[in-house]
Parts: sequence; structure tokens; C-alpha cells
Amino acid sequence: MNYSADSQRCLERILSNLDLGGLSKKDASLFTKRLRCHFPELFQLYTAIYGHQYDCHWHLHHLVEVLMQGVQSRKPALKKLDVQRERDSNWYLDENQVGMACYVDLMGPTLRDLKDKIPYYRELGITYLHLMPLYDAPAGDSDGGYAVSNYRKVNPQLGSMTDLRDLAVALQEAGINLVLDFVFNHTSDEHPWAKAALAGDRDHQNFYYTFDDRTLPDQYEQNLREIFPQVRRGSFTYNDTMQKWVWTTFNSFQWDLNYANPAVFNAITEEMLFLANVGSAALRLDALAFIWKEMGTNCENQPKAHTLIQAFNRCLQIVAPAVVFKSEAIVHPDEVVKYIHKDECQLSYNPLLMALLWNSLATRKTRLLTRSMQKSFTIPNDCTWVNYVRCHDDIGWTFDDAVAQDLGINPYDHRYFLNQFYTGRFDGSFANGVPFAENPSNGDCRVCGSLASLCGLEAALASKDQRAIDEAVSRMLLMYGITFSIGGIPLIYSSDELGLLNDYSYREDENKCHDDRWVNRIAVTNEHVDLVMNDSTSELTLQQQTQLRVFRGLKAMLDVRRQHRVFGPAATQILDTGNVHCFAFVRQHDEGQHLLVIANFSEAVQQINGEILNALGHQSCQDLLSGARLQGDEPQLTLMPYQQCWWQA
Ligand code: OTU
Repeated sequence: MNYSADSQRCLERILSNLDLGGLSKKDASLFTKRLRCHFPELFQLYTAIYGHQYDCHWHLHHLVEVLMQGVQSRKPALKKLDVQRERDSNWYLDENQVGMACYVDLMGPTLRDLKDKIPYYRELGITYLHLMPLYDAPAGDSDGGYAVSNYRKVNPQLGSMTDLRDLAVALQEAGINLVLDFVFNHTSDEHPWAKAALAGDRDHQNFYYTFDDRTLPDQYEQNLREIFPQVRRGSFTYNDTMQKWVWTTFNSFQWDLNYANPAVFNAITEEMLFLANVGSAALRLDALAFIWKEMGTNCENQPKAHTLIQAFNRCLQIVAPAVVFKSEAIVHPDEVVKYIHKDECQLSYNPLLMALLWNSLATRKTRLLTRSMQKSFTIPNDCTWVNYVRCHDDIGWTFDDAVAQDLGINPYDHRYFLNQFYTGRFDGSFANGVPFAENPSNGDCRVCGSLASLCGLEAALASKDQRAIDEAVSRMLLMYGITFSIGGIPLIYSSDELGLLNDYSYREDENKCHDDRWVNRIAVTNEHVDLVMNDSTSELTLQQQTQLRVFRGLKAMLDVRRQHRVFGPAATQILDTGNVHCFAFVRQHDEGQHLLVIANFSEAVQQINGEILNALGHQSCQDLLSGARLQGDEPQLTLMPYQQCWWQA
């Protein structure tokens, strides 16, 4: 098929029937200009999915109207940002970018209160604030807000849409980008679309995957992974009202949207544009791996999931080019990278680095980390990783089995070990984690817990053992230090910056007790903020002293990071250190700066052959963290327990 001629004809037809009267002259010309630029791609993507349906062009026409309305409701300040970011489209690569993810209620507790926290964010140099889902959601269990009942309404407990818009403006003025969740794989069963389906509306039943009997669900289930086997088995839920089975990958109250239906694509695009127009700089594409279902497959990472996301990306390019996508694909490393492309997701979580940092901490060995990063760290230059250590979810051990096997590691046994280690069942473990989503059928398991508790601080504080406390703090700083120095946007999970311990209170809450991820969803109170923002005269508890140490330790590294361009866009090469306990990489900036990071993942002193300094290509260098200097001719380098060095030349 000749797409360009067809798309051309199609666009001319749509334009000749489109009433641009609602747009200003300037907007109308901008809109048509962008449409002409991106429509050929959009047409190709859209027809690849819906072209076989008789009413495809009718839906496509409607989509263009949706886009036009998106432009119409975009505020002038955001349009200005569009122009700015079109010029500086790689802003997210800068060395000053630092992210934080937090729950409004755990830090606010309302959106208005969050405004007062801006100085706290600035203290750490935060430039990117991801607010966990804050939309209207079912009372009681709403999967931490990931069951959305209305994308255009803020959960009343947190505030209003006006508060959110105000916050977005205030953040922007403080140089902080607002990042919002785009939960588009599913809605809650209380979303108006679901309610219409429940009332018997056929069109809206087609917004979801509904089945009269178990025939198809049984066939699909032969290949599906169970995500939350601790609360419900299988991926379908029987609905009494409709007398149908509904596809529910996650919880029973989260209904998967049916993207085989173009009306769903169009409707969700409207919601996406609404969120873009609230003033978000990036949208986190929740559970994007699951959006396309194909019989006979595991219905994750399907080629058409990519087609859909690229189509959404085109829509954003037309209406709100300042907004970028962040991929949340917590899947096999080879699949994670497939979402990363300027035309798909410019940003992506890096679950492999996350999981393998934890692996190295448990095993005190870095071979799997080194090999895996050598294989999977490189992504397109105009995209970037979002590197994290902890988040609101569990830790899944998503490394590549083949890489592990190559190193003589049995992947199944090793995952079992990691789960045992981090849930404290392994003799000698320092961690206080909680098992999550144990699957009785295959023994699969993941781990929950806060950074501090998993790094041994909980046990250390309980025993008041100063050496154990020091080690736990060093582990935390080491983990974050790698994410601060390896390039990409480091994303701090709020409460980690203070080294807060597991919060077990969820076990007393009937809406939370069945979901152990709540153990690592921890409030940052005003007292915490005061502790680090004001010099206290009163005596500090041991716990407070540690909080202050962690905060200051992280802040010191971030302060260094902002001052050197080599932490921004630079080529990263993962090195073999010749010492199984040490991890190293070198970064080279275009302007000639070099950075060699070496990290010791064990509690023993380690030596590395001094030849590693050759990677810097210079004679002398300085450790940006300790200030130490080297001439470059040292036969051996010595690293103290859990020490990291940021050698710059
Ligand atoms: C996401 O995670 C969110 O981060 C979770 O908090 C939600 O519960 C979930 O979606 C549903 O909205 O399975 O264990 O990439 O790992 O998308 C977490 C695949 C999850 C999944 C990921 C999902």
C-alpha cells in the first residue's frame, strides 16, 4: 500500500470537513502544520491496527477532532513550553535532572500542602516530581490509586483539579516538572465507561474484554502470567450484574481496556490530552506491556502494544509536544528496550539495573550486574533511563536467564535465594523484607520493603549496633550513588532520602493488609522535613541521626552531580574490574570529560589493578566524592567497605 498517498488523501478529506472555527488563527495554522507533519505516521499506525474494520476512517476522523479540541484547551503557557521544548527536545538528558516519586497523601497530605514542600524538593535539587495516581478511585482498595474512576477528577481527599493545576504552575516556576500517571491499560469498575457497561450498554461493554462463558478465558489463560496471585487466581473476573467474565489482569476491580476497539483508542486519547493539558511534562505509561491481547501469547509486549504507544506518541506530538512518555515495562530486559525510542517512549524505568543492584548487595558479587549492563544498558542517545533503587511496588528479579546461565548461575535457584535473602529467611541476611505475590503453583515470589529495611537499617537500629548502622547507611548511599552517576534521570522514591523503615501499619487496615507493597509506602511527615531543613537544637534520637546522615549523604552526591556535565549525556562503558566484588563504568562526555566510577559491593576492603585508570585516558584524576587525587600510575586501587569513587579526569 502507498501510505503517503493514501494518508495524504485521507487527511485532505478530514481537513475539508473539519471546523477549525474554535481555534485562533495562530492555533489553527499551528495545528494544521503539526497535523501535516505527523498525520502520515499516525495514519499508518492507526490503520495497522484498525484498518480492517469497516468504520476505521470514521474513527480516524473523530480522532482528529479530538486532537483539535486538545489544542483548543491547551493553555498559552503550555503552548509556550511546547515551542521551547521543541527547540530543546532533549532537556531530560541534562545532568541537573533528578526525580522524586511520592504519594500526595503521604507527603502532603493534600495537593495544596505539597506546594509548601517545594523548598524541600529544591534542597535535594529535584527537577522532576512524579505524583502517584491522584485521581478519583473506588473507596477502600483502589490498588494505591491505580484503579482510576475518573481521569479528570482529583481524589477529593487530595484536593481538586484546580489545586493540581496550581501546583503544576508552582512547580514549573520552581524548575520542577510534574509527572503524572497515565493508567491506560485498565480503568476501575466504577469508571463511567464501566458503569455504562454494567447497565447493559453494548458499546461500553466493548470498551472492555467481556466474555459470556469461560471458553475464551480458558484458552487465553493457558499462556498468561498471574500478577497478583495472592489476592485472586487467573486473569478474569466473573461479573454477576453483566453475567459475563471480564479481563482483569491486576485486581478484580481493574478492568482491562479493549484496544482492539478504535473507540477506546479515541476515548483514552481524550483523557491523555486532558492530563497533558493539566500541565504535566511527562506521563508515566502504567502497565504498558499489557495493552494488547493476542490469543496464544502471554499477552505482554505484543508488537501491537508498540504500535498503539507510537500512535499515542504521534497524538501528543500534534497537541502537546512538550510532553514525553515514560515506559513502565517491568519485564524481560530484551523487551524493556523495545519501548525506548524517540517515537515511542523517550524515558524508561530501568528495572534491570534496579534488580541487579539488589542482587549485588545480597551476593557481594557484581558479575551478573556487569554482564547484564554490558548487554542492555545502551539505548538511543535521544532517550534516557530513569534509574531507581526502590519504588512503590515490589522488587521483581527480572534479569535475563541466559546471561545468568552463562555465568553458571541457575536462574530459578538464584531467584529463590534472593527472595530468601531479602525476606530475612536466609541465615546471615541483613534485610527485613516481606514476601509478595507468592504463587502457590510455581513458587514465584517478589520482595517488598523500604530501602533502609532492605539495606539492614531496621535490624541495625533494633540492635543499636553502630557498625551495623554504618554498614546499612553505606549500602543505601552506594545503591543511590550508582543511580546518580551512571547517567539518565535518577529517581528517588520519597522516604528513601531519609532512610525510613518499613511501615507495618498496613496490616491493621482491612483495605491494605492483603497487599504487602504497602509496607514500603511510607509517610514523610513535617517533622522529617523540619529535621533536615532546620538545624535542630534538641537532642536527636539514633534514628533521627541516621535520617539526617542519609539525607545529607544523598544531597552531597547530588550537589556534586549538578556541577559536572559528564553526569549528563555521555557514552557509558561498563568495565570488568578483575575483582568480583567491584562494579565499574566509565563515562565520556563530548567535551572531553571522563568519569570513572568504581564501587565496592562488599563489607571487606577490596583491591583493583590500577590499570583500570587507563579507562580515563588521563594521567591524573580526582575523586569527586572524597576529594582524593591520583597520578594515574598507582599499581593498585584500594576501596574501603561499600566505598564508591567518582574519579574524574
Ligand atoms: C503497575 O505495576 C503499578 O506500578 C502497580 O502499582 C499497579 O498495581 C499495576 O501497574 C496496575 O496498575 O505488575 O507489580 O510491567 O510489573 O506494570 C506491579 C508489568 C505490576 C508490571 C507493572 C505493574
